[in-house]
Amino acid sequence: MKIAFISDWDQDIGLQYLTAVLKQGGHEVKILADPRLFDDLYISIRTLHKYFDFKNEIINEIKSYKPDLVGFSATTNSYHWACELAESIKKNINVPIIIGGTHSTLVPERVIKNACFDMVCIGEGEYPLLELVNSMAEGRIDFSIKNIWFKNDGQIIKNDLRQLIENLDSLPLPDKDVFYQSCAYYSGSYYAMTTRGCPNSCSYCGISYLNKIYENKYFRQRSVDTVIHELEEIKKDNKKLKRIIFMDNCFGSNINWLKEFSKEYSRKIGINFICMMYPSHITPDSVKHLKLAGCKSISFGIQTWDTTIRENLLNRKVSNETMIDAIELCKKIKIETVIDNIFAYPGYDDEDLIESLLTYTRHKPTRNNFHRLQFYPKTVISQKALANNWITPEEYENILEGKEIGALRYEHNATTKQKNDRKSKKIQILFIFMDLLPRKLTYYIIKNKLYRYFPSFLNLSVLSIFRAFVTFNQESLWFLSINLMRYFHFMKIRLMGRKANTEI
Ligand code: B12
Ligand code: SF4
Repeated sequence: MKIAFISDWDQDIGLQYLTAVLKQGGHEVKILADPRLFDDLYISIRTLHKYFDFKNEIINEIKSYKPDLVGFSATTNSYHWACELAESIKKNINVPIIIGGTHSTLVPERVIKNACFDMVCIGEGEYPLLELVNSMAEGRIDFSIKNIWFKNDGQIIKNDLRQLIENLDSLPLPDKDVFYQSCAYYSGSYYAMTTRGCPNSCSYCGISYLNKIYENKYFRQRSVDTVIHELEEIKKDNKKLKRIIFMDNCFGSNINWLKEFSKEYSRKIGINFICMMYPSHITPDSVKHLKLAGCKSISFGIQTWDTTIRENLLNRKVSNETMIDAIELCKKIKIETVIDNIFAYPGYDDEDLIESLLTYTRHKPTRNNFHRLQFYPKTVISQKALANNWITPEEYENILEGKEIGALRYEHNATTKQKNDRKSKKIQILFIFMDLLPRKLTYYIIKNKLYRYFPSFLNLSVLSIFRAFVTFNQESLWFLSINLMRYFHFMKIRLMGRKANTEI
């Protein structure tokens, strides 16, 4: 059977596992990655996107590949994109379409109602998909496959959730061949995951819902041996490899695992790496082993310095002292720190943001990221937001449909909102640049509210990109390499044709 997968992320690890299992089962696969130029997380310019849109190209590729099944992978943020593209495919080609990924797992009852999807995969997709494709190869569709919901003769068939894959080592290694075929430009950075899920349950996070439906068994860890084996294979095949990015939600949460990993990694791999951690796992012991292994940068969430909001609203049980220690420990051992912050909580104002800035003048990370609080489907915080009228039922309805990811409004009054937004934006500009400025200067700007004179028309994404250009740290090099190479590669294809890029 021939299966074509479509994703808006070129190194989609979930799809790499699916294609590995399908190939093992004797099937043929193809990945079509939509680069979404000028329509991504950082840059959204509609007119340019129209010119650099690759959707027609994807449809043509599907027409010539003639797959037996098309698979989409989507988060809530990319669900709308998936629907648009799936609709166009349905108009042009008679092929069944299945969708999986976070959004389908969270709200399958909505996704299955969408006319462009024939099947929806909930949770892990490896073996359900293999069973589906095997049954299709036999000339019938098995409508009883656990984890897959079907449409048949106007009826919706909702099958149960199956057991999780307990031993992640039993899976084949993620399939990199298909990705290197479709995104050779990307080979300097390799993405890997040593775990699935997360041991924590923050109230705003989709993973918490998975922890709930899987009764806290969703978090699983691969053995050091299989992770090292995967990386040895990739190191052997990929001479351009410069860095490894561990996409685990909470890398190294098990200190014994980390110790063993560190020993093996430094001996057999020795390539710089970046990872994401939870602040309370950043301890003198863990940073020592991370450093030894070659860790150059750790991203972690502080989200807010307000203890009440953090503990009660966000369900993050970690103290300010622990978070400060985490920054200082990394600094001492020369590992970069990239901090995630969330703002726009109910009852939270710009003064709180200023307080955060002041804390960062004392404990300066390498880089600060900030996001508005977002209400994802089925999270605890979304239920609270609905109950407290922080979002309206209509807004939540849009979120469930992936149409609008609800950010909390500052005020209901639009004028006040605009005024507040302008002020916050100026503070955010300072957030972007403050770690480049001397500590005393930042302190002076904050104390004298000089940020009021910053131009609010500046685009924050463009500023972040500019910032990455002027700071040559591990994180900015990664950010630039993935984004610039993607733009360069696909713009060249659009302007000069596919042949121009075959050698990259
Ligand atoms: C790597 C990652 C990214 C990468 C790649 C995203 C991707 N598409 O893979 C990048 C950096 C691009 C990214 C960006 C974002 N991400 Co992200 N990301 C992750 C992370 C950490 C790991 C994903 C992963 O590879 N998991 C491992 C694989 C094995 O699991 P999987 O992807 O779920 O795939 C399995 C099943 O879902 C299923 N499946 C998946 N696709 C398909 C398709 C078919 C056809 C079938 C049958 C089955 C199937 O089978 C797979 C194998 O079992 C997850 C957290 C997590 N899941 O642990 C967050 C997560 C997916 N991201 C999230 C968010 C919010 C974002 C951003 C909005 C962040 C931001 N503000 O910038 C953006 C949105 C990007 C977009 N356009 O949608 C949320 C999504 C919440 C939601 N409701 O959708 C998650 C769950 C994290 C969280 N804390 O809540 N992310
Ligand atoms: S630590 Fe990160 S991945 Fe884990 S529950 Fe919290 S936000 Fe989600």
